[in-house]
Amino acid sequence: MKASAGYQIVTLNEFIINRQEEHPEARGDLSRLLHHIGVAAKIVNKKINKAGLVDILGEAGEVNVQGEDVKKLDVFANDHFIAAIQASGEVCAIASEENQEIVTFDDGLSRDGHYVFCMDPLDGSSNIEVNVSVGTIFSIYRRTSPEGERAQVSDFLQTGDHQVAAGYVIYGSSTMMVYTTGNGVDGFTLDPGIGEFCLSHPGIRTPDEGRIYSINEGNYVHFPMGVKQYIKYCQEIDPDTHRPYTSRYIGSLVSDFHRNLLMGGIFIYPQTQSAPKGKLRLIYECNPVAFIAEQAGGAATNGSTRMLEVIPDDLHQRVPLYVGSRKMVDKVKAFLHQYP
Ligand code: P6P
Repeated sequence: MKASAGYQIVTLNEFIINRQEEHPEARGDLSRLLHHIGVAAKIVNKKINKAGLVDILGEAGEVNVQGEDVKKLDVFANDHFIAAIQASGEVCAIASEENQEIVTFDDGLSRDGHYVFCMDPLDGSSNIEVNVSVGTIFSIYRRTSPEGERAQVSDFLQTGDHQVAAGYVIYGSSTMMVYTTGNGVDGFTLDPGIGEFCLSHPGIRTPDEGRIYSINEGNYVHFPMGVKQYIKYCQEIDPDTHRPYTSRYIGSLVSDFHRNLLMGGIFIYPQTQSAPKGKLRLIYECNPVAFIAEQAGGAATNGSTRMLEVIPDDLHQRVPLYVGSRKMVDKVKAFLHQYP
């Protein structure tokens, strides 16, 4: 019987090693780090998949039937990513949305780590109880402080164009890891049967033009005039430019960004009354998605400056975010310029 032409499975680890071989100078540090991110993502995924069973597993802050302290899922995710990243031995410090200060490692293995790691361990976690997809967002830089010494906050206040790698894990109907090391964007889908992330979206490119705009229009009255005018532009009838566009807003950055990355579209979180500087964080939300967007052919700005050139001044700094298909980002920038 003729063997079926099975497709070739490329696991995340095989892909990482194959890519490393393209860089003879690479010493495997980043490869090891990316592998550990994948491990942490599988641990978090397993927990999130059971989140709906809270009655059995217990509410955060309680002790469950196994006698374990039940933690909020974002604390659980934070703890496990910190542990996995430290175990890689490649990172000397972490900046996390869950920690006001940086977490520095001074164990022998990590103190000499060449990298620092930024993350939102579980973005959109408030959506979990209604079973909406959530995600982990991460960004990696080379340290700038002297190796062997304790890392400094300045290690994290680099512009986004200094990122060595960035990515996200989306815990959705399937769990995916999407990342870039500056050579394009690749997506991996977790195969629960073998417990491996397998290459499912090689060489992701985002369409130059899209027909989806994503923004929380509940904040409309507080939007800058340029944003209001752009929304009106999206809603006008013009068959030649495929308008009106479709409004799609999940309220989970990773989910909205991932859909627009694959289908084309723009995600906007501008200044609002409750978030006068924008809501999303520069270092571990906006810069990573901006790096991925640009590597896939898209664009990202804070409204006036290319996102990857915004100079950070605080670990948890918030900025307005316009990210997605290049022509759509250019169009909203034109409206912002016309209506300053
Ligand atoms: P709003 C989730 O809380 C989050 O940080 C992002 O994932 C999401 O894009 C945004 O906030 C949604 O904010 O104000 O529209 O609910």
